[in-house]
Amino acid sequence: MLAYIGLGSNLHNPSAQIENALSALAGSDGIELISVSSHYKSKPLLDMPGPNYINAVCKIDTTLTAIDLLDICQSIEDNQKRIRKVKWGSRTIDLDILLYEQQVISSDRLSIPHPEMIDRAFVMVPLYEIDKEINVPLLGPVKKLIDRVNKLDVKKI
Ligand code: PH2
Ligand code: MG
Ligand code: MG
Repeated sequence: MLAYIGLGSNLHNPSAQIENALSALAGSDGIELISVSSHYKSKPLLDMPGPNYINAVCKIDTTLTAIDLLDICQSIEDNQKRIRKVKWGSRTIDLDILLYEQQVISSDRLSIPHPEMIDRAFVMVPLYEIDKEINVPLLGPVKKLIDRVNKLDVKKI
């Protein structure tokens, strides 16, 4: 199954946190890392206090179900000492499953496509960088959706 994961960090050397999470994903059973975007810098959403973020998106091929993939992502977050306190608060690492094949999933633990992805330049710009031909279920082709975000919100580094 093809899936796309968004990675974000704004604490404790964000770029290293992202690289560490990518290595952990690549080293997980049932996950093959296919491609990774550049790193992008952006301000916290809604002018939340805290350092700037680094974000990236990766594409994987996986034999895991979406929920098993979520378990892996959360264990990587735990290993990197993510503390869940404030919604949208600063974090060492955040791994969000953006897309899982063309599935639409809406459960307590998982919403795919990621509900806010299409409004976030720090997701859509790296996603578009690695794959210009994909479709977001219910919402349409990335090629069209990319025009909704302000590309000036992110800076490629
Ligand atoms: N993630 C959030 C909240 N705000 N801002 C940026 N720039 N990048 C993020 O990844 C991010 C955010 C919650 O997941
Ligand atoms: Mg998350
Ligand atoms: Mg997130």
